[in-house]
Amino acid sequence: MKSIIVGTAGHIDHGKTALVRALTGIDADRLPEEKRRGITIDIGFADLDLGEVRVGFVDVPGHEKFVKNMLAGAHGIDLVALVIAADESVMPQTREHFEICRLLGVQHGLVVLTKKDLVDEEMLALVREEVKGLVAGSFLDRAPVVAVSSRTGEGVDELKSTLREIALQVPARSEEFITRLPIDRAFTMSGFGAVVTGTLITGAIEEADELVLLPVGRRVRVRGLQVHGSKVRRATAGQRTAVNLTGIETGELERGMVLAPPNRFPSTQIIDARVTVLEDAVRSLRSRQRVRVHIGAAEALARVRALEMSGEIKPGASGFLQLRLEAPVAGVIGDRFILRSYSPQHTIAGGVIADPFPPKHRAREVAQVRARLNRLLDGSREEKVAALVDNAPNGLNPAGIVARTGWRDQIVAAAVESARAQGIIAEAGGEFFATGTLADLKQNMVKDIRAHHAAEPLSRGLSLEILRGRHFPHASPDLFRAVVTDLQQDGALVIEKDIARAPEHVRAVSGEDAALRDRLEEVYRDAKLAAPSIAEALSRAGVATSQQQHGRKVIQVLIDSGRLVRVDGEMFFHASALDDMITRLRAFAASKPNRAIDVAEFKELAGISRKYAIPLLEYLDREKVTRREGDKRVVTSDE
Ligand SMILES: Nc1nc2c(ncn2[C@@H]2O[C@H](COP(=O)(O)OP(=O)(O)O)[C@@H](O)[C@H]2O)c(=O)[nH]1
Ligand SMILES: [Mg+2]
Repeated sequence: MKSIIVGTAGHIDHGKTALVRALTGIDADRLPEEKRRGITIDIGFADLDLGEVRVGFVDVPGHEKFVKNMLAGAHGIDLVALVIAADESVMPQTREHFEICRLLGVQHGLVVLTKKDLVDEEMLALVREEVKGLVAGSFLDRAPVVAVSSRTGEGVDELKSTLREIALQVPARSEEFITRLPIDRAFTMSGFGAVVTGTLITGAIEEADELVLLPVGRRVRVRGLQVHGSKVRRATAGQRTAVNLTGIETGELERGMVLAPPNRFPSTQIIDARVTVLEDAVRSLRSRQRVRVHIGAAEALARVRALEMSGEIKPGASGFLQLRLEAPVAGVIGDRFILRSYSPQHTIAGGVIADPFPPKHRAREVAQVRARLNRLLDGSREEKVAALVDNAPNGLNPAGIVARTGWRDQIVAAAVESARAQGIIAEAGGEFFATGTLADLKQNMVKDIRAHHAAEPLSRGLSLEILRGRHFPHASPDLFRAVVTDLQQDGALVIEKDIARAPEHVRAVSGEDAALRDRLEEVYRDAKLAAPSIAEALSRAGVATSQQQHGRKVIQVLIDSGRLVRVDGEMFFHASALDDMITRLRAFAASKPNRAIDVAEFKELAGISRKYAIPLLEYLDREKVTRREGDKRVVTSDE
């Protein structure tokens, strides 16, 4: 069965609460103070069965002091009943509530003229005229206007059938979003514990679900659920829902928190948004202005930064701004909010989140920023994804897209797949990039390697560690690896032993260098296990002190080719000397029943001093030729 949320709206004493009672039999004024004073202070709830539709009513207070409470209930409604008393006609909060509904993007509704019993036909006709003027050009332009008397019951049945008709036209809530329930009430029920209520704006909640409370991220579990006063196992989008929670005290719960699945929605304190300033706002919305942001059932203070050249958005105009919030909130692209002035409190504008995780913007970038925000708001899903990754130099993964859009995983996967097919985004290591960004990143890396080859013809290339530090300092290792693999597959580079080089790069060992290389190799081969220091080796090979730097590069060539082996620091041995020593060591071990050798025996066997013996033994341990056991080494058998 279809579930619809109807919100009342209108000036104080125009008969909103009486109307809800006439329709449902339920008194939505539940607070003792409301009963005593006969006015609605906070939002109240009632429900009505209309055959194929269940209607949940959110009855709001009309007094201007309680607009804040009105906003906590008005955010999730499908349909508004704009209530106007026939004896008073349009009054200030009639206009304010109506404007708020427009700013919140409410699409459906009707006008109810109450207190019909108090006026004659002439007066009623006059009020109808005023209403026409009020709603002209709005979503209520062609909406039904029904006159009723809650006192006599006249018109109430007609109103029910009108409500039913409209409710049937209201499109079902999209099933494409992850669950969110903004909490508008929290209380303790004896025998049950903490209970919260709210309009389940998206998704579904089931018994035993594990959820979190945003923005704090506190984990809770669903113990039970109620919709329209009856216990259910599952509540779905568009239903007024009461959730009995375990794992939390009522004192920790607050109006404005949002229930959502764990690890989906990080909170934010900076938001880019498109706003429309009310035509009759007293002044422009300006940079540095402090405002109240009403989002979902929450209220937070924020500073405005207009993303407009003029630094302001004039009454009646739309524009972009950044909100720097004083407290964290949870929100995704497309979420509506209302801005009210700090003091005195007036509604000044309504907005829609375009980017819930924007950077701060430089003044000269704002035109570009606005273009991107327009794509985020009005673009197709693919364009939204492309606009999101545009701002992510280190890539954005599917979880990042969910956090910004609130889309379910399947929707994200489909959007990403289709954006890739269109070539407007590219993927590497599970992260998505603007096609150009990823191409640039790859190209820069290849350029860097080529520049290195040009500067250092004797070098094999650049180590992957250096490349990562230079080109992907903040990205995940997976991403870097994926980019390198892509470049390898494209034939743009070759990796050998953690060194990246251009495919055609061969070390330019010129005739002179080749001769030096051979001389240096001879020096090391002749030294056997009495390895010279690098400086000593260079001097023996006849390299002048001023040429040492170059000589070291030629030594590197020998190391890279495996002719020289680093045993410790700058201590190198010729590979043949090491092979020879290992052969003798194994022969020695074979003559011992336990295959063991101590340092003294090793020194004698190799004919070397302690200075070489210890590093060599440690090298042999690393190479698994020997295994340390107490003061001795056991020589492993050589397969
Ligand atoms: N005569 C008459 N009085 C009404 C009607 N509807 C509401 N009232 C009275 O108007 C006053 C305000 O009604 P209430 O529902 O509290 O207004 P709200 O502030 O808009 O919720 C109450 O005294 C109601 O009894 C109606 O249709 N006819
Ligand atoms: Mg009321």
